[in-house]
Amino acid sequence: MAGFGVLDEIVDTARYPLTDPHGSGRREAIARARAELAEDGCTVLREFIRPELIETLRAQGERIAPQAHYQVERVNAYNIPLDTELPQGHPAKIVLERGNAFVPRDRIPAEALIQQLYTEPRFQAFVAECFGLDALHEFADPLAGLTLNVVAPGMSHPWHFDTNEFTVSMLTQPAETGGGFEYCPGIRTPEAENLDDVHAVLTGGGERFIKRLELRPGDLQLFRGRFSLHRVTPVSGARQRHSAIFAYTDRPGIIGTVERTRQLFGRVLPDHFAAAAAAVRGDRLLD
Ligand SMILES: O=C(O)CCC(=O)C(=O)O
Ligand SMILES: [Fe+2]
Repeated sequence: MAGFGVLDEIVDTARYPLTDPHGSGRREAIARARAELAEDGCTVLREFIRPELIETLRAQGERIAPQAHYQVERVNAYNIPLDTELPQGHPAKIVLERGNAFVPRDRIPAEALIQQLYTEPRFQAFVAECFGLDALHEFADPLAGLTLNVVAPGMSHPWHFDTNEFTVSMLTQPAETGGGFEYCPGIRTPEAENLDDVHAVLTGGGERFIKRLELRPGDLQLFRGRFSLHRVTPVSGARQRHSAIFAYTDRPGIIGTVERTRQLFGRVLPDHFAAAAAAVRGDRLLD
């Protein structure tokens, strides 16, 4: 499935004519996504993947899921250290258990639908336009650029804000029960943390802020997770919940820190050490 036709073969181009750069269908899809992102911080492009590939999408995820790094971690919604000095009652003092696990990019085969889509230039350009950006770049991180998020029965992905301003994801396998996506649109802004509202959600009294999304395999979700507190509710039943997370950045060459990489994936690659050393030296020249 390599080569020119990838996009046509994977994406339901009858609904989303991405291969026609100046067509009205593409323009309308972008306008709709932009309007919903502006309104709600979130948009779902339903049935983005061709229906006949939904089972392949699911099965490919299931095959790699055992390669996820499992490590239940004690975190807070801001992903800042738990011993950070903070005033009493600050929502970052509320400790949550992060029970999801990630399959890293280097364990996702090149032929997997999610890997093909993630790297497809016209897909990237389309997503960038939906977010109102000139361009998006693959996160240069060899592990975190593309991941499969695995939430096993009994686990959840608790309330958090993303570090990234734009998040692109796709459910590949739903849970049998639970595993719902909940979010609080724009509960914080670049100007205001709104700590009381966040605190209310984290302690169960924030129903008025919460929206729920019914996601189906093959739907493409675009989301501003940096401003909208969100979670995946506890999964139960026999099946794991799987979702692909496509990480893009607005500048090229960005890579995760050594510490965070070890936490998320249980290992660190030479690229992470090289980037950390280059940041200290201020250049990328050899010693
Ligand atoms: O798996 C999902 O649907 C959400 C994942 C998420 O919020 C994240 O990876 O930051
Ligand atoms: Fe997130």
